[in-house]
Amino acid sequence: MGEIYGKAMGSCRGKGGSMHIADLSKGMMGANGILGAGAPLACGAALAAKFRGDGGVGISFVGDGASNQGMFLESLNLAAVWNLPAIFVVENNGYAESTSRDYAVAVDSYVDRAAGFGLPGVTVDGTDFFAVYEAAGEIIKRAREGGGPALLECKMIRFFGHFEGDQQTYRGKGEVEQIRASRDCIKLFVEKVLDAGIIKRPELDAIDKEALAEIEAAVVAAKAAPLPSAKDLMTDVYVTY
Ligand SMILES: Cc1ncc(C[n+]2csc(CCOP(=O)(O)OP(=O)(O)O)c2C)c(N)n1
Ligand SMILES: [Mg+2]
Repeated sequence: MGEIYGKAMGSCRGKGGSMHIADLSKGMMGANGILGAGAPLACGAALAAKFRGDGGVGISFVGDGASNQGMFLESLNLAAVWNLPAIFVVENNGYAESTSRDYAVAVDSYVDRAAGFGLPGVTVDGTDFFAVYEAAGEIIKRAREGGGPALLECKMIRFFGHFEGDQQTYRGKGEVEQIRASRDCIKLFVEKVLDAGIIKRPELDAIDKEALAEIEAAVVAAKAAPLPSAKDLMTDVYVTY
């Protein structure tokens, strides 16, 4: 939250913002304003992990739109050629800004696209927490054991417009209301864990309350925190070797 508010307390000391937020201490190499640019970074991280033999796996996330970027496709090839422990997650939510996926992506299944690069691919319902967990677990294990890269397509939906105030005239009437009612991943998760008796409603309510309080506290702290000072303008911007 500190980084989003551009404050000195942020993980990039307020100089990254939401678009370039990174936290190397957690292995998070950075969000990217250039669509698809995380994929070569993931290949680099995977290559480093392979050389170090530390069991690390490089994971890149792209949308259906970003999946058409040349560097994403080049990364699939590189990862396959070098047998890297790299995972490419495609969050297929049907739209890139206002462009429907059907209009811009030639293949129906990303599993076919992955096969064209010599990678195994899996498609899961991205609104099903357990399906994503299981599928991701399997391909991460495989990559760790030297089995190489894989692509994971998560079919999901977009609840919001591309930007605040997007009228979404390119979407069907009632489309958003309908999917919000029937395919909200959090509601589906709650239904499943309650049905299975894994967790009880009061415990879920307590978790919700705790999470909301944590978010609220983070927002309050970030808003009140100081901005970076002018004298720090040129620090942490360029690496000096
Ligand atoms: C190389 C590049 N081209 C265009 C853009 C502008 N742009 C930002 S988001 C976006 C759509 C991305 O769609 P998708 O990958 O499906 O992600 P989603 O918005 O669904 O999460 C575009 C075209 C960009 N940031 N980078
Ligand atoms: Mg999309």
